Amino acid sequence: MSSDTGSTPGTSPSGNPASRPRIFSGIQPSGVPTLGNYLGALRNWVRLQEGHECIFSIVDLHAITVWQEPERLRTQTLEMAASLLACGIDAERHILFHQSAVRAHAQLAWIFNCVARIGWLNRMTQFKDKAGKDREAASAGLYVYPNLMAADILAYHATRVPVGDDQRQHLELANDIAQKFNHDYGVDFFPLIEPIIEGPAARVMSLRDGTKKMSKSDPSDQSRINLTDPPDVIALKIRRAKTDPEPLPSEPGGLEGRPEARNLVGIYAALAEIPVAAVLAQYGGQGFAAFKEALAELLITHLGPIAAETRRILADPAALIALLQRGAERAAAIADPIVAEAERIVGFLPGRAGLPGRPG
Ligand code: AQP
Repeated sequence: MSSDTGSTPGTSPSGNPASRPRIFSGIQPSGVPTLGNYLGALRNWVRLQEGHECIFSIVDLHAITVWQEPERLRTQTLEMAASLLACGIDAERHILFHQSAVRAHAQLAWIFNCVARIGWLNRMTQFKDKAGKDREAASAGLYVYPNLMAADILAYHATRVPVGDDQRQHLELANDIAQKFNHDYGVDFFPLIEPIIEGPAARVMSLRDGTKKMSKSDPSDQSRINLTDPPDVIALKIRRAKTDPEPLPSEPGGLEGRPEARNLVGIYAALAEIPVAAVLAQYGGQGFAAFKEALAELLITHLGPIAAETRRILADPAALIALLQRGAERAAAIADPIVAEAERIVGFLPGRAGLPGRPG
């Protein structure tokens, strides 16, 4: 396949050598980022900034696939941007922007709506989870969400996508779309995407139900740790986190069939950056009380500085908006020519003169 490097000539966003693999990843401004977002995605994003050319997007087009109150959406977009910067995203060396500001995403998504097959979308488990029992009432946007996600990535010819385990299926679908596009039009235009899914906390589960993933939009705030939670709230949520009556096992195999215990131990291991076995070597055979106290301490130490930095950044919303707009200009400079070429391949006539459009 053509590129592992985002090889479109002259489109390196930040002077990064074009030999660095290009990464795209997005997060919805559907609430304050959770510990699940942090361990499943954001912490990896920060690390991947070394050695990659990174494009990070706050995906507001995805967010409106379920109802968002408009004023709240604007606030949450800024809060998300501040959180990302506070976690260590470098918006100068890399690109950070809000998705709706780069039209190429929606343009390519429409083409992909026409490439993807209904049968493929019918298999997507996230749609089933999010639509719930009343599927007929779900938005059409929620159904075609994976096509927009494919467009997000492929509009940049990005080849590496760091995500939590829950997004694996969507990335497989993105590859199916890229291959079908290339096949149908007889081109070698869209590259294959490689997911980057790492660590013992690739899927962090709800604190109230160890079989459900931790989500920013879960109606129960007790189900999640928000990156902006103050220390006393974190301590209380962990103390109240659902567990079972058995003591912690001494070996990882003993977590089998104990989703809540597995989740809390996994969170501890991910934060402390030690294997699950090492956590159990220390706490195995004991009840949850001492372990929960240590876990709360670990969380507070990790998340406290992020929350403080988020508040500091949010104090200047105008500067934050300007930063996102600059990011959007740089993102569009990469995506527009790629999407224009995709439109030409499909058979559209050139766009209006004077606008970044399709090559003639
Ligand atoms: N619980 C999780 N464990 C590990 N990774 C997770 N991610 C989300 N939840 C977990 C990862 O975070 C990135 C951004 O996710 P998103 O905002 O695009 O949407 P999502 O996956 O639907 O996340 P939420 O928090 O559950 O949002 P809502 O509540 O709006 O649906 C992704 O890489 C995802 O894998």
